[in-house]
Amino acid sequence: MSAKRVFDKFDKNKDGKLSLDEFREAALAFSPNFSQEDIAKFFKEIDVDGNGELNADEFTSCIEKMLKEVFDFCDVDGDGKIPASESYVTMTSIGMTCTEESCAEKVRAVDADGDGYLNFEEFMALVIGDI
Ligand SMILES: [Ca+2]
Ligand SMILES: [Ca+2]
Ligand SMILES: [Ca+2]
Repeated sequence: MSAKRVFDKFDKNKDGKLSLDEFREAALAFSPNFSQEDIAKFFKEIDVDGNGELNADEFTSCIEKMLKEVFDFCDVDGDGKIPASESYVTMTSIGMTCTEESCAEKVRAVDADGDGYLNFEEFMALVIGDI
Protein backbone atom coordinates (compact mmCIF):
# COMPACT_ATOMS: atom_id res chain seq x y z
CA MET A 1 0.00 0.00 0.00
CA SER A 2 1.47 3.30 -0.94
CA ALA A 3 0.55 6.84 -1.78
CA LYS A 4 1.61 6.16 -5.38
CA ARG A 5 -1.22 3.66 -5.67
CA VAL A 6 -3.67 6.36 -4.64
CA PHE A 7 -2.13 8.67 -7.21
CA ASP A 8 -2.52 6.09 -9.98
CA LYS A 9 -6.08 5.41 -9.02
CA PHE A 10 -7.16 9.03 -9.26
CA ASP A 11 -5.11 9.85 -12.34
CA LYS A 12 -8.16 9.02 -14.42
CA ASN A 13 -6.76 9.95 -17.80
CA LYS A 14 -3.40 8.31 -17.00
CA ASP A 15 -1.31 11.27 -18.04
CA GLY A 16 0.90 10.93 -14.97
CA LYS A 17 -0.46 14.10 -13.37
CA LEU A 18 -3.37 15.01 -11.19
CA SER A 19 -5.48 17.90 -12.38
CA LEU A 20 -7.51 19.87 -9.85
CA ASP A 21 -10.59 17.81 -10.75
CA GLU A 22 -8.76 14.54 -10.25
CA PHE A 23 -7.29 15.79 -7.00
CA ARG A 24 -10.72 16.88 -5.80
CA GLU A 25 -12.01 13.33 -6.13
CA ALA A 26 -9.01 11.98 -4.24
CA ALA A 27 -9.48 14.51 -1.44
CA LEU A 28 -13.19 13.78 -1.11
CA ALA A 29 -12.54 10.04 -1.06
CA PHE A 30 -10.27 10.69 1.88
CA SER A 31 -12.71 12.90 3.70
CA PRO A 32 -16.11 14.02 2.42
CA ASN A 33 -15.90 16.95 4.84
CA PHE A 34 -13.40 18.95 2.79
CA SER A 35 -14.83 22.13 1.33
CA GLN A 36 -14.06 23.26 -2.21
CA GLU A 37 -11.89 26.04 -0.76
CA ASP A 38 -9.93 23.57 1.37
CA ILE A 39 -9.29 21.43 -1.66
CA ALA A 40 -8.17 24.33 -3.83
CA LYS A 41 -5.86 25.46 -1.03
CA PHE A 42 -4.32 22.01 -0.58
CA PHE A 43 -3.84 21.71 -4.30
CA LYS A 44 -1.90 24.96 -4.40
CA GLU A 45 0.25 23.91 -1.46
CA ILE A 46 1.07 20.54 -2.96
CA ASP A 47 1.75 21.94 -6.42
CA VAL A 48 5.30 22.92 -5.51
CA ASP A 49 6.38 23.98 -8.99
CA GLY A 50 3.10 25.83 -9.51
CA ASN A 51 2.29 24.41 -12.93
CA GLY A 52 -1.33 23.69 -12.04
CA GLU A 53 -0.87 19.93 -11.98
CA LEU A 54 0.41 17.51 -9.39
CA ASN A 55 3.01 15.02 -10.46
CA ALA A 56 3.48 11.75 -8.59
CA ASP A 57 6.40 13.10 -6.56
CA GLU A 58 4.52 16.17 -5.40
CA PHE A 59 1.50 14.09 -4.47
CA THR A 60 3.16 11.15 -2.73
CA SER A 61 5.65 13.20 -0.77
CA CYS A 62 2.85 15.44 0.45
CA ILE A 63 0.67 12.49 1.52
CA GLU A 64 3.56 10.80 3.26
CA LYS A 65 4.59 13.97 5.02
CA MET A 66 1.05 14.64 6.11
CA LEU A 67 0.54 11.12 7.42
CA LYS A 68 3.89 11.20 9.18
CA GLU A 69 2.83 14.35 10.98
CA VAL A 70 -0.43 12.74 12.07
CA PHE A 71 1.43 9.61 13.08
CA ASP A 72 4.01 11.51 15.14
CA PHE A 73 1.25 13.53 16.74
CA CYS A 74 -0.57 10.36 17.80
CA ASP A 75 2.59 8.54 18.80
CA VAL A 76 2.73 10.42 22.06
CA ASP A 77 5.62 8.50 23.63
CA GLY A 78 7.61 8.54 20.40
CA ASP A 79 8.34 4.84 20.20
CA GLY A 80 7.22 4.64 16.57
CA LYS A 81 4.04 2.73 17.31
CA ILE A 82 0.43 3.68 17.97
CA PRO A 83 -1.64 1.37 20.15
CA ALA A 84 -4.45 -0.14 18.11
CA SER A 85 -6.86 0.98 20.81
CA GLU A 86 -6.08 4.63 20.02
CA SER A 87 -6.47 4.41 16.29
CA TYR A 88 -10.15 5.29 16.38
CA VAL A 89 -9.31 8.66 17.88
CA THR A 90 -6.57 9.04 15.31
CA MET A 91 -8.75 8.27 12.34
CA THR A 92 -11.60 10.52 13.37
CA SER A 93 -9.21 13.34 14.23
CA ILE A 94 -7.95 13.41 10.64
CA GLY A 95 -11.51 13.58 9.37
CA MET A 96 -12.06 9.97 8.40
CA THR A 97 -15.54 8.68 8.97
CA CYS A 98 -15.70 5.38 10.77
CA THR A 99 -17.36 3.81 13.75
CA GLU A 100 -15.37 2.44 16.62
CA GLU A 101 -16.22 -1.05 15.43
CA SER A 102 -15.36 -0.64 11.75
CA CYS A 103 -12.14 1.02 12.82
CA ALA A 104 -11.17 -1.87 15.10
CA GLU A 105 -11.81 -4.24 12.24
CA LYS A 106 -9.59 -2.27 9.88
CA VAL A 107 -6.85 -2.12 12.46
CA ARG A 108 -6.89 -5.87 12.83
CA ALA A 109 -6.64 -6.17 9.06
CA VAL A 110 -3.61 -3.88 8.71
CA ASP A 111 -1.75 -4.97 11.86
CA ALA A 112 0.50 -7.19 9.77
CA ASP A 113 2.69 -8.43 12.61
CA GLY A 114 -0.26 -8.73 14.98
CA ASP A 115 1.43 -7.00 17.90
CA GLY A 116 -1.58 -4.79 18.66
CA TYR A 117 0.31 -1.68 17.58
CA LEU A 118 0.45 0.18 14.32
CA ASN A 119 3.85 1.16 13.02
CA PHE A 120 4.04 3.85 10.34
CA GLU A 121 3.66 1.41 7.46
CA GLU A 122 0.67 -0.27 9.00
CA PHE A 123 -0.75 3.15 9.75
CA MET A 124 -0.37 4.21 6.10
CA ALA A 125 -2.16 1.07 5.02
CA LEU A 126 -4.94 1.90 7.45
CA VAL A 127 -5.46 5.44 6.20
CA ILE A 128 -4.86 4.89 2.51
CA GLY A 129 -6.25 1.36 2.47
CA ASP A 130 -9.80 1.95 1.41
CA ILE A 131 -9.32 5.00 -0.74
CA1 LIG B 1 -4.45 13.08 -14.92
CA1 LIG C 1 3.18 20.63 -10.17
CA1 LIG D 1 1.80 -4.01 14.21
